[in-house]
Amino acid sequence: MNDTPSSERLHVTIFGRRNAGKSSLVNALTRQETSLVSDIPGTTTDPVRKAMEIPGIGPCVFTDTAGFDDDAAGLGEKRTGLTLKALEKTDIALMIFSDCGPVEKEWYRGIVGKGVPTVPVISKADLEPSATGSAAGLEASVAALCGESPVRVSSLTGEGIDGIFRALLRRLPEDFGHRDITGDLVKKGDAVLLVMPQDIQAPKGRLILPQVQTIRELLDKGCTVVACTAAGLADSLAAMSSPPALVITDSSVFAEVHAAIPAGTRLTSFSVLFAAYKGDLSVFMEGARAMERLDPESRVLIAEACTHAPATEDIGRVKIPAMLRRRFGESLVTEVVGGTDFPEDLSGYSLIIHCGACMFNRRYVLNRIAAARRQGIPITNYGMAIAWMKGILDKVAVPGDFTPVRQECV
Ligand SMILES: Nc1nc2c(ncn2[C@@H]2O[C@H](COP(=O)(O)OP(=O)(O)OP(=O)(O)O)[C@@H](O)[C@H]2O)c(=O)[nH]1
Ligand code: SF4
Ligand SMILES: [Mg+2]
Repeated sequence: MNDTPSSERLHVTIFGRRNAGKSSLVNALTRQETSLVSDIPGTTTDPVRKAMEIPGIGPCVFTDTAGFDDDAAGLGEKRTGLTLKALEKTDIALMIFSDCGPVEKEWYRGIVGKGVPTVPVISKADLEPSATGSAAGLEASVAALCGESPVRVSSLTGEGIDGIFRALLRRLPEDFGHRDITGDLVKKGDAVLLVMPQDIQAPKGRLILPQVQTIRELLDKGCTVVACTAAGLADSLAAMSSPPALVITDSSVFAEVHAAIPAGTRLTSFSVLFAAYKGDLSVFMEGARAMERLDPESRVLIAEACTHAPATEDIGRVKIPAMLRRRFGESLVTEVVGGTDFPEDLSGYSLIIHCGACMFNRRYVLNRIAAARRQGIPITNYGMAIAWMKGILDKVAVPGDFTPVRQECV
């Protein structure tokens, strides 16, 4: 279970002032001394992550953050910035209240305002009330703010830790652990042909996550999985005793694969499937159709979750920009951002094209989509953008869609 990718885990983040007991709480929850604890305020400076399996919940990752009242000269703001970035990935927040003063109230409202379910917590429950001020008064103020009683915990004695796990369970996103990649596109016994990337970006000898996750899911569903590259497609089709029910291809060879597969075989791509799995299919579909409004003056932001060294045939850095310029004019500008770099101000862009985002958790991708929508910028992903440019977007199968895909070649 330790091998569950971080992007598939429930992201729980601990927020609070410096010295509130955040790191001690992470250590108590994970039963490991992952985070450094001390009575010096500002001990934790960067988010610290620890993955663990919680019985009844599943694979989680706990993130310890710097105190949001960090005022270290010149650095406090940067640390708070990192804490805010951690919030973008957070499925459930644990917010430790020390005084329920204006700073804590503002942070609580900010977190809840982002739509993040938040568990109010009071720490150091083992201490005498005199040491923490009026315990009952604090509890009442937190309850009034949050509309529920805080969970009282002691990281020292373990009191209240089970209460935190129960509170997490109550706030578990409905679809956590139940989403699947291929949805209703396949059923038990189907043969599925995977056309893998030619310009594999993973280190030699490895497959990248979208392929690995898709293969694992298809095997779990009882499908027969055949894998090839675009160059080997014809041979693989010939070797199969009947046509595959579904072909899942690397997006960059969409048109070639579409032309080569038998009529009646549905076609989709890894990144189209990930549009639904990690993002919002209808928003991405709308974003792909908005490409018709691009012109030679357009600026397109290409967002890639990986920060790998660019390969010569890189889909995000080379292929998509070349396709866009060929279609809309050589003066069209593309900008590529990688990893967690994503501009707050998107107003200068005509379109955002995102990778399949297999390295990000869904909450994070949905936050990017929400930011784009708030600013009125269309957003789509690699597979859909390529399918639109190749004129086959309407022929791509998406989960929930049973229309036959391959009719006549376009
Ligand atoms: N008695 C008692 N002390 C605690 C408890 N939790 C934390 N402490 C103490 O409170 C101090 C701060 O704890 P940390 O866990 O480092 O607090 P933090 O919120 O991570 O602090 P920063 O990293 O500085 O923001 C340490 O001296 C801890 O030993 C608790 O449940 N009971
Ligand atoms: S995170 Fe994006 S670029 Fe990296 S492997 Fe996944 S889909 Fe590809
Ligand atoms: Mg700390």
